[in-house]
Amino acid sequence: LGTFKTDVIFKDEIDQTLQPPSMYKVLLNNDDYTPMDFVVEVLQKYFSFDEERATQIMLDVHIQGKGVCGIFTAEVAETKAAQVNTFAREHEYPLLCTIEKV
Ligand code: TYC
Repeated sequence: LGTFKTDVIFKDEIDQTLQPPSMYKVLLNNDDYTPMDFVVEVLQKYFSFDEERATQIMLDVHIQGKGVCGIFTAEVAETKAAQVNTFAREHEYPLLCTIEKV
């Protein structure tokens, strides 16, 4: 009984309005081993914070457990997180940078 949907979609059924890109938070996670100075350097090098703001964010992550470094489109967020994690591993620190959909 009744009709069955197929996977044919007519052009007038497609949402052709422009959708803004999904945005992603880039987060730094606290750990017990990465030096505070190194985290401040990372925040200046990859997120362009001045030393004072980088220090505030580092201390916030140190106290709260994690903190937002910025909000970017998927590709930019993934690239920044990968760059930070590679840089940390090159220096043999466990610093972890993650992304999370807003
Ligand atoms: N908890 C680290 C320390 O006491 C500092 C630190 C801050 C590490 C922020 C990671 O994302 C981090 N040396």
